[in-house]
Amino acid sequence: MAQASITDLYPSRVTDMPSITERQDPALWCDLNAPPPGPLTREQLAAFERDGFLFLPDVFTPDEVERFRMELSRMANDSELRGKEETVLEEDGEMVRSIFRIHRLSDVFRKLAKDPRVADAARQVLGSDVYIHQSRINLKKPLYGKGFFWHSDFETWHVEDGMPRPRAVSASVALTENNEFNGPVMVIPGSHKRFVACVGETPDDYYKQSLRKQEAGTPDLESMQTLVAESSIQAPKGAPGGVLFFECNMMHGSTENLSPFPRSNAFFVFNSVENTLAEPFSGKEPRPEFAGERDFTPVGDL
Ligand code: 6CS
Ligand code: FE
Repeated sequence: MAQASITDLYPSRVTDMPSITERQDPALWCDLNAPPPGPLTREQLAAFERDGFLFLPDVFTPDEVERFRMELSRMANDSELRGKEETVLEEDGEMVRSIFRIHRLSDVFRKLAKDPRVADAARQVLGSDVYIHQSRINLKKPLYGKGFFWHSDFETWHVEDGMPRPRAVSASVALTENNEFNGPVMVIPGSHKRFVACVGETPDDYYKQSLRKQEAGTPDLESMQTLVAESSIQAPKGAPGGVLFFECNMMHGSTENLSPFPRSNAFFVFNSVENTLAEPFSGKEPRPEFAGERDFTPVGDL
């Protein structure tokens, strides 16, 4: 499928040489000089612009988190859901790794997606109304939950889903504690301002493999060394109920969960209604809607 009219500002997986280029777009789409409508303060917005992420502890109460966890466990044990494409199993077993499209499959998570504590923060950062590009719960089972190799989400959403520009933000709501032992998300502050073009072609129906273990669309060693030499690796940790907001092009990853306790989070990707999907820049068929939604209804109307 040829992309006739849109120039590819972020080519990736097109040559066999990796490269790092500058971001072509703002990281924050609102005016820092105007009084912020909230919930994020000017300082928080400035930190997000600089680092590409913002960790807010205690956004949701223990009672709310309990409700989310009950819903997660109901969904993970739903045999009908297990047969659907939205449920992704770990590569080496029968264990559930992720359940996608939770804002459409569950009333509890639909309400969470619309909650002003996440949705209004996303509207602020993106300077427009927003819709959900993707949602999911990630479950890292005690001892066995596998990791996610380093990647920029935007790289995938651009190449595989046709997201034109990096104007999306993820909110990851912690449903369990995140600590150094259970595979928390690791981030590279400031990496969202650089674009790492990856090598390798995108195979057909690649999502069937990549959602379990990603290979194409992951950065090379030298690019990772460059990003970290300019910055550092951090792992925001904290109690259940905290929210990690992260810019869609920020380099991140996580290791497996070797702790004897679960690690799970509910993850919502807000994309600007001014940045809706085109055809995938890979030239391949778009991924199914559970991975890259093509109904651009603003989240408030869901
Ligand atoms: O392929 C995707 O769209 C997803 N993959 C990863 C590893 N992170 C973001 C996104 O959920
Ligand atoms: Fe990711």
